[in-house]
Amino acid sequence: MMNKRKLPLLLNEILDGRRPGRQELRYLLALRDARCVDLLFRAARRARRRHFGDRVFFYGFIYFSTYCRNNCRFCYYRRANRELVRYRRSEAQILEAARRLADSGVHLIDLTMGEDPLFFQDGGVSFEKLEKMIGRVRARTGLPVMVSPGVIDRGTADRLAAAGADWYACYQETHNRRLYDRLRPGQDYDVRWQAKRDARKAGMLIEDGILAGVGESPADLADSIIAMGRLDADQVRVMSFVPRDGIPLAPPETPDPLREPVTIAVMRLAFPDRLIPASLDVEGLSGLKSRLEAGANVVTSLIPPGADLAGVANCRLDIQESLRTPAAVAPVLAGCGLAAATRDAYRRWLEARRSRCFSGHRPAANGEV
Ligand code: SAM
Ligand code: MD0
Ligand code: SF4
Repeated sequence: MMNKRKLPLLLNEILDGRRPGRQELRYLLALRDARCVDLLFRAARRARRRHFGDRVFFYGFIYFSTYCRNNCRFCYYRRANRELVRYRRSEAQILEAARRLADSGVHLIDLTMGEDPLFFQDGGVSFEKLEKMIGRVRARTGLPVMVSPGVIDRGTADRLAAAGADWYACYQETHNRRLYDRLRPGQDYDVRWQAKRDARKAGMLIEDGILAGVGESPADLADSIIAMGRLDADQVRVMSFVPRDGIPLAPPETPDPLREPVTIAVMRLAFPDRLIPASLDVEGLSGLKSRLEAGANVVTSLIPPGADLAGVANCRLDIQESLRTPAAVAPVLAGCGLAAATRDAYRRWLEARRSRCFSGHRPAANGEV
């Protein structure tokens, strides 16, 4: 089918607005030759520039409870892991961390938790605490809020949206059902998928994501990109699996440092106007440049030092050293010819996206900022 000589042509067609098909996605995702990868990344940066100029958004990350009822095979916070000391942060601690993040220049606060049994109770869910927290974080910071609480039902989605949550993040990890069942044992694929649809119906923007290096094939990655397109996700991510003690999933047999950046670049071409994270949670600050050069436009997992907060894939990496901060990220951005966006620019993007998704009929949130 495709050969190297045809790559510039294919990239130009995609930049001109043609949607890549499944075979083309597979071909692009499998590119590893240095010259081809360079062409792919350049095309991804052109697509980003066209929609976002040279501006990048910053997401502050508050993982406020590391308790979880699930046993995902890739996750350090899985229920069966007894090697860590878990925490649940108080409202005062969360608000203080949110304030510090806002002062440091982030554009959004991401409130994340494991599926903490305190919130997910047998026979029902009790999210009042999170609802209150959303309102208070918004009031304290004036910033939009993303919630990453795990799988929720439609009623909960309505309540979180009404409380002011702008975004619901929930990563399928893979759209290959057999692989999903291995990664997230005992968790229903369709229920997780439906949670995203429900969140959108409730009026929130949605993020889907995939894990790389967990046994997926290039065809699986292509299928994930197609599925994310069908979902019409507003933010799409890929993160490499970070193996750790206490996690049963084995590291990939052959590490492939290009897999994540190449997937970011293909996502950028498939979804030129969407948000695509470069997460500091995978390789810390040292991994930022390669992700930005592949076309990412949001730096995520910014964590204030000294706030007793952890990451997910890399719980501690670079946090105490103040390297997961906007100040530390700024020179890396500058080296890539990029700079931080303004708060207003992020708000404008949100508003434009909402008016596309909800045609002006988004259910009103309490205390809209
Ligand atoms: N508990 C909620 C859930 O699972 O949806 C919210 C937590 S969410 C921040 C956890 C995400 O971090 C997962 O969906 C996965 O994509 C990512 N993650 C967890 N462990 C990881 C690891 N070891 N390496 C890379 N990514 C990981
Ligand atoms: C990140 N550690 O962005 C965070 C997390 C949850 N919405 C985001 C995976 O890398
Ligand atoms: Fe729990 Fe989320 Fe980790 Fe799975 S990925 S074990 S649901 S915190």
